[in-house]
Amino acid sequence: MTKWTVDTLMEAIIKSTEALSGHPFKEASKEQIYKGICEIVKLEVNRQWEKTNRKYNNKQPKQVYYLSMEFLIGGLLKSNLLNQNMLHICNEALTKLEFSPDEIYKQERDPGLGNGGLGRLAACFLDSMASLNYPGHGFGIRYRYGLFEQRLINGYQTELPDYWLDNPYPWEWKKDDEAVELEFGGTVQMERDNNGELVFQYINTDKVRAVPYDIPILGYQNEVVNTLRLWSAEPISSREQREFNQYYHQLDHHHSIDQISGFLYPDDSSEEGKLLRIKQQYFLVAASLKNIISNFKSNMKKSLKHLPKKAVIQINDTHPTLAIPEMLRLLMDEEGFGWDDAWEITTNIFAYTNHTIMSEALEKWPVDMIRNLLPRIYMIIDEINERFCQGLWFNQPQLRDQIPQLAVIADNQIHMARLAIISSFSVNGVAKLHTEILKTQEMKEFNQLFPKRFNNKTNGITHRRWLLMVNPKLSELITETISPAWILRPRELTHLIRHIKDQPLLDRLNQIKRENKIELAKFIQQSTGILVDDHSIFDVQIKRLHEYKRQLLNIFHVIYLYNELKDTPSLDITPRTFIFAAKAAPSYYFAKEVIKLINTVADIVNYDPSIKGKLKVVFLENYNVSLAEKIIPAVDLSEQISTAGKEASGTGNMKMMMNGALTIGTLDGANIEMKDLVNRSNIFLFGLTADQVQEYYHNGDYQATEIYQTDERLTQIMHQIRDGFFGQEFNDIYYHLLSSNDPYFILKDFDDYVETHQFVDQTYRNSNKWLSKSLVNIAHSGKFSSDRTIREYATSIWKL
Ligand code: 4GP
Repeated sequence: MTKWTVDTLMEAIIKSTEALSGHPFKEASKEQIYKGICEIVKLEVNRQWEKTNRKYNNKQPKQVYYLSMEFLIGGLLKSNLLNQNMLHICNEALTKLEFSPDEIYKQERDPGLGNGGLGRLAACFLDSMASLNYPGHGFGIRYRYGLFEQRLINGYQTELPDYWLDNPYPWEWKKDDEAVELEFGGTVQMERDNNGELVFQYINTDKVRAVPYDIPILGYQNEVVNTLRLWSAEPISSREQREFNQYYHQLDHHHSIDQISGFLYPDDSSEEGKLLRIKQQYFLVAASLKNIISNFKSNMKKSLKHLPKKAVIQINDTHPTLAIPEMLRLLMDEEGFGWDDAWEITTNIFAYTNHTIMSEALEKWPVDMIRNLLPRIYMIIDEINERFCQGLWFNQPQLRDQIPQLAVIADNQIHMARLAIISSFSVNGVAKLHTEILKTQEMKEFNQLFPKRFNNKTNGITHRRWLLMVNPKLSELITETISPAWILRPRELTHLIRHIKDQPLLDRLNQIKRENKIELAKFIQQSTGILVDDHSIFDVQIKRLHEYKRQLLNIFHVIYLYNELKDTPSLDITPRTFIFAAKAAPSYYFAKEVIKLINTVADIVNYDPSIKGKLKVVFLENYNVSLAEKIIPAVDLSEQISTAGKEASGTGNMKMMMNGALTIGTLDGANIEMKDLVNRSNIFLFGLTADQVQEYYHNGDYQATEIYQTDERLTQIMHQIRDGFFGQEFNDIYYHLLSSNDPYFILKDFDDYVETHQFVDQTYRNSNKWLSKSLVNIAHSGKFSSDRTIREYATSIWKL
């Protein structure tokens, strides 16, 4: 229930906007109205936030802390309104005030505090934890610059800084009084105390203040407000420090502090970036652990031995792994525990999630860097490594030969995943296949050593944002058809199956998709000038640009269709609109070439009158959460075409399925679980399986050149891109594919992909057939609500 009516909210919006802007409402800008509404919501939220915190303080439940270098939370006004049960009322109030609600919500800027899947997953998890009434909070970094803003200039990706804080961010509360002090660098001095115990003193360190900014995380209409705490680095202001430091050293030091929460890394491939990235990671974990420990102490008044009963820390990929040695450091050097007790506590607190097996993403840090920047942390990692290797040597003689492949420190590098695995009580993958690959290939020996540790938690997405909020028409239709119970229990979507032959329902489903497509078509025209046919199949691939995700295979298919149409202009194909959106890491040359190729092909295909508008290619720039929200309700066909075994899970696949798209995909990541639910007949599968891919890697009997030479379609496409048929030569793509022997099997999977697309085309012609498949997909998408995922974490890992 909400206390608001349309009229009272209208009045409040007017008052709040006038108070903030100092203008009469009539003269207020959309941005001022947006801020006015934020203030109203914040007042409500504040009260519930205090109440939730009081409840946690009184009841002392076990708390989950989700440590992540990335949180892609997206816009908050609309979702906060939804969670406060105010969205409908606000929409009406704004309409009565003669504003389009979306024009107002659009004023909000996405905090781009993440790169992709892993960061968005963290945001969905926070949403589910609050909505399910779990005491779970996020810790991250308040980067002043988020992931770059992508602009296409002449078809090339250019990166602009994303200064998302140019206007004060309405959803953060600075908590100066909870700032903590951290130390970097310096040296460690060992002394014996009066009892003969070793004491470690840190000398000449650089000190940094970590200042928290809290963002409220609202549960869905349950008055629970959890916290996402983002740390910002500031110089410490104590006189002592000022006097201690020389002036110039101080200037330098301040500059380097500024950088710590300066910007989010788009990748860590540059050498000079590494040191800063480690600083950021340590900054995040050291500040967060101080916070966690001081919470425990002030609330529990018990020995930290009991910490694992009251706190669990999930580390989102290896990025926050330094939390492990940091916890040991705090327990030993500051709390007086010996190694064994500190180890026992630590290894009962941490749980680690792996999100990728791509080797470039498995973090390794040069020993020297860690030793110089974090000398005491290095000593502790060294000790963990020593004890682990000794254990292997004496207790696992069969693994003696493999110690270099298992050791935390090897080849002068610190292997963060190994550190995370041996020091956590749980290691999970994010989809069944991915976990299987971790257990049987990538982390096989570790799984043999710690068989109980490895487990699967298939990803999920919050159905509140990704269906209820972004697709109100479809949500209403579902509610009318099966009751609103699905909103709290998304598995109830399966009741839709009963309506599979319900013609009026299918017609409305069709109508809603059309309307969503018309909306998107308008947006496409406004933002790119390209006119697309809203009767065409909206065929969509939106995700980061990476070779393994195979946007290149997709554009090869477009080129193939174009060639066919040029040969036979009367060819009977269903018109298609291919929609891409993707950012490439700034230093990832190949990925950027693919973006340019897509745009180059688009320039020819979109304006060739001879193909009569049957194909359109659109690349929407600056992919982020709000752009995804616009696209997803309008998708007919979702492209999930990674090389099998490479995509850990995928979550875009789930969002599109939930909005009624059919998937064309490989047997990879969560696609497999989607297939298990909807059955092979309701998903378009193609390509090599993960086992076959593995087999080729082992046997080495794949010959890319042979395929390129024997498949005439591919010969033609490859020559076209090499020779500049579309107006520019893409030699690098051509030579890279051949000289590296097509490591992602684009050429190999091409034939099956094309054939499967032909089947898509035929299926789409039978509208009812398509619509009932679409309904089946929606019906089974409830499994992919992050509520399910979070319940699994809560019961089997966190033991809440
Ligand atoms: C992504 C994976 O690539 C994606 O398959 C998965 O769905 C997502 O994590 C969430 O688990 N990985 C990353 C990354 O975003 O930075 O490694």
